[in-house]
Amino acid sequence: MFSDKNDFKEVFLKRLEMMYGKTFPESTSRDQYFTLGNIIREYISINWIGTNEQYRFNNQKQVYYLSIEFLLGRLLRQNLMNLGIYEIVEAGLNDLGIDLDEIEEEEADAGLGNGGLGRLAACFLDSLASLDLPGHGCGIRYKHGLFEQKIVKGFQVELPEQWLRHGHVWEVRKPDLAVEVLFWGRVESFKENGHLKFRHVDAEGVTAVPYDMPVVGYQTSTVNTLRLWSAEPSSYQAGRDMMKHKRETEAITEFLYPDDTHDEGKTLRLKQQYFLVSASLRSILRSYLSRKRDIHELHDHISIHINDTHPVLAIPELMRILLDEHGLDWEEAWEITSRTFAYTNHTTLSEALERWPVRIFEPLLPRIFMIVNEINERFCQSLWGKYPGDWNRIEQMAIISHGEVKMAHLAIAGSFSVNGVAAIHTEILKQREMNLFYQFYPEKFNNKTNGITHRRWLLKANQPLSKVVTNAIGSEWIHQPEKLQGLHAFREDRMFLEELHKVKNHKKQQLAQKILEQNGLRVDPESIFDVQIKRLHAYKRQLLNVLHILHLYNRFREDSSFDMHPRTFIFGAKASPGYFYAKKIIKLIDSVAKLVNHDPVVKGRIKVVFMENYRVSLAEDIIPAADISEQISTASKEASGTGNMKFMMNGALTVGTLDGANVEILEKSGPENIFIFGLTAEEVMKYYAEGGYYSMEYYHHDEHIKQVVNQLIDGTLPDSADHFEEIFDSLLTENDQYFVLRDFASYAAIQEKAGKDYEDTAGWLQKSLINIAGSGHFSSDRTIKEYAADIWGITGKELMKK
Ligand code: 26W
Repeated sequence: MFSDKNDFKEVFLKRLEMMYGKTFPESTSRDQYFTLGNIIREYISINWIGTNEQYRFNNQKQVYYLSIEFLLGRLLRQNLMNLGIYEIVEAGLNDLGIDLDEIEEEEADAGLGNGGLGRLAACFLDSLASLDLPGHGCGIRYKHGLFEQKIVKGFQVELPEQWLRHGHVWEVRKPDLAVEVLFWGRVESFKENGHLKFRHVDAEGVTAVPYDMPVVGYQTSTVNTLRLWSAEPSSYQAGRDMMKHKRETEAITEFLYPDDTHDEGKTLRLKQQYFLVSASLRSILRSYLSRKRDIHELHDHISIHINDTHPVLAIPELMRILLDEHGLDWEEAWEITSRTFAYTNHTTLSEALERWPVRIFEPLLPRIFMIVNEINERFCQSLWGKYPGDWNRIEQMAIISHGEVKMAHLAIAGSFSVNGVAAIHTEILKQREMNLFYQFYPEKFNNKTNGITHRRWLLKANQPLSKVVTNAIGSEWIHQPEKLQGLHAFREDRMFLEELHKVKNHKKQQLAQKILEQNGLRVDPESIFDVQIKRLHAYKRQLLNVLHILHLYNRFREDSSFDMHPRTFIFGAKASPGYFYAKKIIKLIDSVAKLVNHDPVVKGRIKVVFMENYRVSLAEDIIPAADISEQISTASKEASGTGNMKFMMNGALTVGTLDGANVEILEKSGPENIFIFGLTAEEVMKYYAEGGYYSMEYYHHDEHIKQVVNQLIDGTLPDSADHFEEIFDSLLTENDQYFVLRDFASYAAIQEKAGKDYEDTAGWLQKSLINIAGSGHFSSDRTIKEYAADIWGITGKELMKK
């Protein structure tokens, strides 16, 4: 298409004129962005077609990753880099006086996710394509992704997110591949050749239209597909209120996670889930059968991955297709189904384990409900075979009980693999949360520690650091991230450490500039950038962090000789719209910021910044600039964490509990290069099981704790009236379920140590280097290779050649 920058410029200018009917000098940044995006997408098409043909004509097993979230972020720069045309394009644009950074700002983040689970799905797609593995995503094309957050007077305000407002260059609508998804109606039985059969009648059909996005591998010809489904009204049917139908249909893919606290919202959520899996299975099977493959061998040629329980209805949906549309008998259909699916669990929090009331499920999905019922009957029978008479156990394990469908139980029964996302998380699943299932199906359980794509989170997000690394150890790490280990050779190399220092300072200056623009606050790039960015949740304990800041403030107030290395505490977090407690924590951070930022008593040593509208692109600006990474969840609660890995890879040091993947980060970095504090998961779980923790005691016996807790309600905090009682109560009246007070002293001590260690610049840089060197293990390439080999049984081009 173009082989050098001059070629590129010619293509670009011609296309810009054709698309917009303007000359180049008249064009806006947006015109330029969309022109470039269109050119690049076409450029991708050649290999996209090639990859699809290759998959169609050879015998490679295919994987489909079903997820209700894909948190892709921006794609322009990533695609340019993966295609290997970044330099040509950048140079060509420069000649035209266009700054790539500037037109990149025109790209809206594709924010189709809440947090880690959705971003993990995006990292996995990048690794699959980059490793030449045949793996594709299936998701929902929400018209509005996760809400846009504004902070108004310290309160979170949610605005509908508008990523499609100007169109999205990376998607291709495929109306010819639309399928129907059926809801409501009833099930009729009939006899065919002496067999009892079922059909779903009087159903309401919805049209699912796929939008395909290319997933470009890093410097390879592989381009996989992310297929996102959009709900559209079906064509006119007599006797149907078409306006109502249109409204109801469009609601299905309007928003990510509509409020599910009321039945109405619940139905919508369940509709989304079935919509995703039914449309995806139809398209997966259509493509499979078009290759003249035998439906009886499906599991040999296809694996379908279920990202948490949200897509678990794929299991009864495949059963339905095999039974009702292909006429298989139950035993064979179940054999095929349960050898096709694999399931990942992402949380042990009981409130996040999905359970659907039968009264909602049955009318919406009558045939699917029948099938789930039958799966449950047979599953309970098999339990009875192994544990005759043990009603209690069977009741606890049943898929349907007490008027609810337990989605995780269905997922485990219907999958050949069940995995957790970090070693400690998998152990907790096996020994506690899912212990009964582990006893029954020990062979299904396995661990796959999460990973992140180093191409986005280091190569793209931190180009200066990438260059320094490549200058030192060569560029092999880009294909083999474990090679970052080579950096260990530079531990004593002053010059190299100084390079690291410069890069970090440069990134800190850039972030300081952004903070000045967005928050109107001047922060000192020489201060320690101490960062906590993640969803806002009680278990993640942003509260511990902010109470500790208040404590530092108190120390300045009370002791004029107290001093510390200056610190900038940076927060970014969205609270789920209905999660009022989390919203109060945002307000609290804002209040503490107001109290501290301009009080001369802290002598400019502490600054607190809440950056609004946390999202992938903001994370890419913040993480490279961090010195300290806050990973301070109550031990046992964070399944893995993936932010922790991104920070490590960018040379930040972790302050964290022994939770999730922090445990493995400790193994890779060594105890001198990480700041571990607090209760262990064992200790936390012992407290939960046996009691023995009384937050009041910590309040009464520790003056510092008492002081900060009282300050929540005693008027110390600016405009705090009536706001923080709830937080106060959660700590004392409700006995501090997340052990904030229990871990407070230990957190304060480790933070003090971190501050002191920072003063030894060379020592700190060395620790930072050791973290970067050990971070290759947390590349999602490693994770995906494990899934490919141990779960899916797929191979890439390279492996096939051998
Ligand atoms: C009720 C539905 C529900 C509940 C929780 C939907 C979504 C969620 C979370 C947003 C799920 C999530 O993001 N979990 C995170 O998954 C990451 C990837 O495995 C882990 O690293 C995080 O520890 C885990 O919290």
